Amino acid sequence: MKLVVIGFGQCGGRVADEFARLNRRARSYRRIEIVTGAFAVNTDAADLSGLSTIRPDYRHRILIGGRKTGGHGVGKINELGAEIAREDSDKIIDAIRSTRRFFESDAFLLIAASAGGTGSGAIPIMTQLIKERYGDKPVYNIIVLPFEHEETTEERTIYNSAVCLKSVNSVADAIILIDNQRYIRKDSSLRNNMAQINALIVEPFYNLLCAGEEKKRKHIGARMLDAGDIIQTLVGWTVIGYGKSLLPLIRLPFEQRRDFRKKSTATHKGIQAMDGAMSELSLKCNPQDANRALYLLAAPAKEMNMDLIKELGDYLKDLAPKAIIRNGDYPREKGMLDVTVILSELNTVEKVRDYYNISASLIPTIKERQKEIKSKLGEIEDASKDIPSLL
Ligand SMILES: Nc1nc2c(ncn2[C@@H]2O[C@H](COP(=O)(O)OP(=O)(O)OP(=O)(O)O)[C@@H](O)[C@H]2O)c(=O)[nH]1
Ligand SMILES: [Mg+2]
Repeated sequence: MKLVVIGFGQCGGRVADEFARLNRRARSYRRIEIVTGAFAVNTDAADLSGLSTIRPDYRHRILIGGRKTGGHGVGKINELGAEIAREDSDKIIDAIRSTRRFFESDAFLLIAASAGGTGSGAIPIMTQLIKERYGDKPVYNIIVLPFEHEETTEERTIYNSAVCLKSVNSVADAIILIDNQRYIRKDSSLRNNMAQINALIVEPFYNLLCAGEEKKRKHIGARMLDAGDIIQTLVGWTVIGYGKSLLPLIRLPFEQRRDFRKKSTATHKGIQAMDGAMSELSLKCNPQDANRALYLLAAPAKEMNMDLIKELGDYLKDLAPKAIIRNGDYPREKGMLDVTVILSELNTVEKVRDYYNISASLIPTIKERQKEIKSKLGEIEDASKDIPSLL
């Protein structure tokens, strides 16, 4: 599957940059293209310069709202982010049109954090505009949710998230939710290492996007997972997970592969990888709420067989009994067996519901505060009315 990837704000831009790196990896190790164009859009010039793989020209790193913000961001005011995106949308659309192999792209992927100003404000507006203009291609969103400590220290974090999520939900074909907090659970040193978190966020997409683009027979599975399967799966609220288990690299000649014990080891490894994927989902959710699901098994060709694939399918069916499940196998990896899982069309997501509930109670406070700021500004102006001005 080939994507046009556009990141908004600091977080969105960096994750899009990571997708550009993923494409570079696919190109050099697999001779495959999975990203036809990667763009970063921001009100903050410094953030744009900090990227490394997205091409550095102004058509790929797009500064918006320069006049309004002086290139310094919108300071978490997502209404302003939305307004600026709307005003400068032509700039963004023009850039997308210049994508070299635009017509080969299967879908758009727009990325932003929900808690900031620029990204969370711009992503619903641009999703809507791109959908209107390119009705034949699905538009997907990745929305990165804030860390716990951000939620507890700043109300605006929750409010912005609720507003962003509600808005994208009415325009995007699917919204892949990524909870930042999930990535520091195991390794708290990651808190300070966004680059590592971003690499973990995009990793599950590598095999998923590559599998359908393979041209060589030896890398095409018995059941190839292509763009069509992914498009059929992605609807509404979505989470993604990835798990792996290592295989012995060398087999001794007297080891019999057809030995039933070996076979049960392979199954065991497969289940272990799927367990990993399910426990590392990008956001905690209940798999029973999923109406669609997909899994992709990647392993050395010799390690894969229909039994293993079926076993994994049965296992996922138990976990997500309501879901229509699609699957594929991808004979690629060496010394490793990995499973990518998508749960989609989730009926309900607790975290999103919580954001909505908490924000509803915050709205009066936030409105009050905005009024206060306005009246304070008014007071200062009033106080200065008798002072002469040099202008
Ligand atoms: N995973 C990840 N999260 C990030 C990254 N940078 C920022 N965040 C998160 O994104 C949220 C803040 O959004 P930003 O993207 O910084 O905000 P912005 O869209 O640039 O908006 P303004 O700076 O307010 O104009 C917070 O929850 C951060 O924890 C990143 O590189 N990776
Ligand atoms: Mg910013």
